[in-house]
Amino acid sequence: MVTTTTTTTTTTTTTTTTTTTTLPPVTRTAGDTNCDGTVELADAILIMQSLANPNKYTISEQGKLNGDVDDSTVGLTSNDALKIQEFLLHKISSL
Ligand SMILES: [Ca+2]
Repeated sequence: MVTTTTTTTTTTTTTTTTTTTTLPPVTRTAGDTNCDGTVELADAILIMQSLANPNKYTISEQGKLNGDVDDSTVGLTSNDALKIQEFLLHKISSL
């Protein structure tokens, strides 16, 4: 008598691919309305100019984000320009 034993081995391979998309962090230089890397009087002046003559003086989206340093009002106002000037005059230590 012959006994035949058949063993079947099934191997299942599961491949999982995980793709992680990392968005670049939102960087903001508070007070740098003209986005030149430094906070100076020109940034405060640009806010005033854009308020007085928005057709002539435009501020980029990043500049609007940077320049909105006055927390009491959303969006650029003269208070933002004032706060930048106070910062430049060392009346306040941070923006
Ligand atoms: Ca600047």
